[in-house]
Amino acid sequence: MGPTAARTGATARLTRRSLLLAGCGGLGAAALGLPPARVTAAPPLPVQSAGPPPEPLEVELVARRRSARILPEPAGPTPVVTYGDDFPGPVIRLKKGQRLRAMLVNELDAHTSIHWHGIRLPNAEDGVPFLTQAPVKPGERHLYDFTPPDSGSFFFHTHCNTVEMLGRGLAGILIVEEEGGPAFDADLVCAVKDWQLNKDGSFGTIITDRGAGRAGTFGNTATVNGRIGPVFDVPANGDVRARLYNIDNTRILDLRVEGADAWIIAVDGNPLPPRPLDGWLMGPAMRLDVVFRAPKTAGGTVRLVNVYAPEPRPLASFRAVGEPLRKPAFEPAPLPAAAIPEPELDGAAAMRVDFSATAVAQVFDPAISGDLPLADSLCLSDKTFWAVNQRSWPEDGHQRLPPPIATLERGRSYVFELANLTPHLHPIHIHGHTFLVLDSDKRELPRHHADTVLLEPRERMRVAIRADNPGDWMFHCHIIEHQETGMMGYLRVA
Ligand SMILES: [Cu+2]
Repeated sequence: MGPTAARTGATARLTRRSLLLAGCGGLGAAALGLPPARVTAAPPLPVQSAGPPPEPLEVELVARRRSARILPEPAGPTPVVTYGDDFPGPVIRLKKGQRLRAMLVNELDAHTSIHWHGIRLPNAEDGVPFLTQAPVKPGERHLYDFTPPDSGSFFFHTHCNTVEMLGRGLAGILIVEEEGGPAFDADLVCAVKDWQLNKDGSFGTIITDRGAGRAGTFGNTATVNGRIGPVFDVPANGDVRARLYNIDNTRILDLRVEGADAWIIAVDGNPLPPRPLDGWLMGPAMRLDVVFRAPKTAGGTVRLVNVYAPEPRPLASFRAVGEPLRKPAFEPAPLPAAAIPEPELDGAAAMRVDFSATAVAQVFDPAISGDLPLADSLCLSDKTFWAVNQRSWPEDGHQRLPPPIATLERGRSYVFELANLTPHLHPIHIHGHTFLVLDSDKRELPRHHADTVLLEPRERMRVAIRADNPGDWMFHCHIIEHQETGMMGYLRVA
């Protein structure tokens, strides 16, 4: 019960330390859940509110091909690409206000970078090759150094050759713990990802033109934390916080907790007034923090199920263990409110952003891209199917940056009308800022913060930001095949 233990165990004592992530192995030795990042020398944590901010957390993330057990025997292990021995991993937990110094070590045979998804960080730390940093070449190291301003459930992943590299597992978890707020008896990470595997455990085809031009190429092996149908032990009658992540490249999820009343308490790490978990669609990269009361009786179980499928698909279960905790009646309490700068909606500039299919699939021109191997470029596919405001990202070659979608005036507020002109769903993600979601022309949405919003077919959604973070910020679909075949652009805040 790794992340649960992390509340009370080693990583609850986060101070300065280094993570040792060398070595090969399966997807973690722990039988259940995810173990916390392995640490050395963990002196006791000073009380947060009484003293100076905690010392920086230092981690080393070694991007490398590893071998993992996903399918049971007689299948062989799967040749994943990860930052450590666990998937998703490691789980980095920071206190609010704590600085992270993460050294990326590239032991791959292609360049790489790390994007810190959902974090409002300085542009130079955002991890987009060619746009915010030079790609980290094989054998090189690169230090990311920032202090996340917000608490919440975030993650990190490669932003290079993402279809294949994220498809093979190059992602980890970043949790920033809030100060104050309700106590939980368990705090779990449940990261949902499908893998496209052959029967022998090797990878099948991760991207197809047919998938890239439609809803995406789906995996065939559903997992939570890299395991098929894991069972999480939780304290009987305890309040369980489950951080639900969709870290799949493609699949849309509608998660439910069967057997308990589950409440959403945060979206993309951003608190909102508790509301029942009932039909909140999650596109790739989206997260929900939910809370539910575990069964009273030891051995009782509840199930995590994806109902966005022809048949509901059980993904994991939670099993009550131990003497039942003595608790008052279950009532989900809100998390402390986020401190994201409020856009000034009066006088905000309005801007429309169209997400569409390209009129004609354009064949990628190697004469423009030069002789850079495809695996070393921003984009895996040689075609474009998608566009943002009628432009497809790779049309001018991957290293020749297109002009920004728009240049935003620093400090000014903007209301974007995101218009999905296609019959497919698109989770639209902004870097460096957090959307205030205002409304949709198709459904009722509570006003809430998110870094990724799911546009349903033909839907128009209004979102606002205060453009307070200078730099060039990616703005793209997070169905990775869509992103890498054209549905990608960037906003310049200057
Ligand atoms: Cu898309």
